[in-house]
Amino acid sequence: MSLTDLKKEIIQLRQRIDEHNYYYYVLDNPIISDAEYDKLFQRLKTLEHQHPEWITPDSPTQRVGAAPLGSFAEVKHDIPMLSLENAFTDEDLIAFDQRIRERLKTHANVEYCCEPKLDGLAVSIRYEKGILVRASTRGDGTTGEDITDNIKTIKMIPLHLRGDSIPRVLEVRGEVYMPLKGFQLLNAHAKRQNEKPFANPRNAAAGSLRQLDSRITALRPLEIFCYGVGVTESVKLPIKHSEILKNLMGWGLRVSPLIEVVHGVEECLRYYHRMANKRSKLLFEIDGVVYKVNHLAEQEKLGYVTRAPRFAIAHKFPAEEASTIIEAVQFQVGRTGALTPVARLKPIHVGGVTISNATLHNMDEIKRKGIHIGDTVIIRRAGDVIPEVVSVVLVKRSMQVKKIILPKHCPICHSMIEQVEDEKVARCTGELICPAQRKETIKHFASRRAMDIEGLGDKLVDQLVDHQLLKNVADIYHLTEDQLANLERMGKKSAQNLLTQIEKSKTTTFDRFLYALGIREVGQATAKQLAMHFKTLSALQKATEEELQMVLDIGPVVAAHAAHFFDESRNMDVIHRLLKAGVHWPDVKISHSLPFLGKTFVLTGTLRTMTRDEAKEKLEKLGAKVAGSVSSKTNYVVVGADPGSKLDKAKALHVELLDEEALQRMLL
Ligand code: I6G
Repeated sequence: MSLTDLKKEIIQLRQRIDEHNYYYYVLDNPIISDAEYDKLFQRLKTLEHQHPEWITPDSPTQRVGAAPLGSFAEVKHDIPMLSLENAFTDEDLIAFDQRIRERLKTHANVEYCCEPKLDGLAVSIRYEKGILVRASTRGDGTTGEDITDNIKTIKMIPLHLRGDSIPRVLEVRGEVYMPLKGFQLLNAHAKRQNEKPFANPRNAAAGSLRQLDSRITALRPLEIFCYGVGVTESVKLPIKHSEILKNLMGWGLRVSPLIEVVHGVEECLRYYHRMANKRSKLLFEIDGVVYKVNHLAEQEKLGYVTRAPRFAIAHKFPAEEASTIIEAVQFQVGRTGALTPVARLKPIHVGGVTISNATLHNMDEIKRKGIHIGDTVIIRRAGDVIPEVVSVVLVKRSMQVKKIILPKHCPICHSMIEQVEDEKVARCTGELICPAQRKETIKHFASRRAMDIEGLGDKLVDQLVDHQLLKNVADIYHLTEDQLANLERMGKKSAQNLLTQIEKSKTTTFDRFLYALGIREVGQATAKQLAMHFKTLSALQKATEEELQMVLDIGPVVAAHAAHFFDESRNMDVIHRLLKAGVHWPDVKISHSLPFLGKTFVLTGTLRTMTRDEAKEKLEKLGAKVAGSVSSKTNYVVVGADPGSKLDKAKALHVELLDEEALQRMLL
């Protein structure tokens, strides 16, 4: 065959494979068998192998993933990726529809486009002249992470658009998810490999998409439904949202087949109940439905609140409950030695996910709910929260049930367990000799808000402790490439990347360092207060409990824990080794302008112009304390889009509410 013929064959093969992908994935109507498809694919691979110079980045063979990245680049969204307001009840939805009609000044039924809401990860995919050039996560809505290599491994996402009148630029937005079957297979595999399974399909999808090594993403069963557009250039969009979705399908993009256009709120509710009935039969997990005003002109009229469109709402399904039997109870040991009882359940399907564990929180809860081993219990699962035992079905109690007894010794290191009076939790007294506590301490030290060592995740820490390569956090700075490269799922490149991140973490801030040490009861906010007050480690270390209590918001309990921590010689040894290894931070600046000193803020919901962490940092620089929950001591609650229950609590306590604009004015 001449070279020209070979080249022609390659081009034709690519076209045929793309066409079959479209029939298979977008139209859900394959027109050839899997074996025939595989034959075409193999032939293309063989020809490309013979002529690598003819491989193009958008060839269907180029979805195997690329070499691992050190970190993800940032992508700024020219049109923000918003979130949605939630409706939890039919009444919430009726109120939404009422607001829409008031703003549109109409009594007529509004036309809505409805679709199931998937529990996945929102992404934006940019095509230029029809070629996929970039894909990113939502991130904080304004800036996301560049996950192009990972997105390209998902076979149902076209590497180039098909059809006519392809826009010069098209940013398509969608939800990447993991179908239930794939999720179950992935977790079964993880179990066989003695790895920690993913808690739910959402976490599995997010974990897979945020892999620095796209070759791993390529092995994960990810799918997408596209639900809208961002930036477009040189294209005239139709006047209805539902028509835009049809255009997307025409360009080869996958759109949910369950989308329906309805009129008025009653039809919305009927759609909702239809989907709720269908939910357990679907191949993927959904957590509600989304309604959007269908006419773009009306959408425009309605506009946006801070972080969300006014023309759309997510109507959530209620938390799901099911009954099963507690087969055993085991105790997990956390960073501070706290024991958490976990019920091992007879596996049960709840909303399409198999649940085999549920938290029992602590011994008080067990007593309060009267839970015994062997009991039939109601468990509840809501979103990604760890399932919990709600109550016991007493009528089903057998004579054989057994009392749940707090162990006398730690299940991991066999040290004594102590139950301090006034405290709900029981603790292992093994401290650093307990591998479970050591692992959790190291995971905390490396975590994003502490020393931020990217790549030193849970599984790796478990391995490093099990192989005795890490006994305490200071050992992190003495790890070698050889030690790392020899571990499971690590190679030379990943070892080098991790060492780079470890080196980077040596430059930190005083408050991060204090937080990273994991002193009991010292969270981020307390660490900041301590850093601002004492400025240097030696001053803090010498402080008495009384002096510690002079710090804003530090009471006798925290002061005692902090003083005890620095009195302990083995803690000081670790600190000295950390400093000797090169961990350092700039001097803490004495700020002369602390207008919010003594004021407590709470943030809820998503902000449009900054992340919650950024807002927190800015407020704290001005002297404010930013707390995690609302109490009578809270001065202000900053309310972003999709606020949580903190907003209700703030309203109940009559705490002053600030929207994002008000916050920005205060920060000026
Ligand atoms: O997160 C989302 C999931 C599904 C969405 C969404 C959606 O439509 C089906 N639509 C919009 C407009 C937004 N987020 C912002």
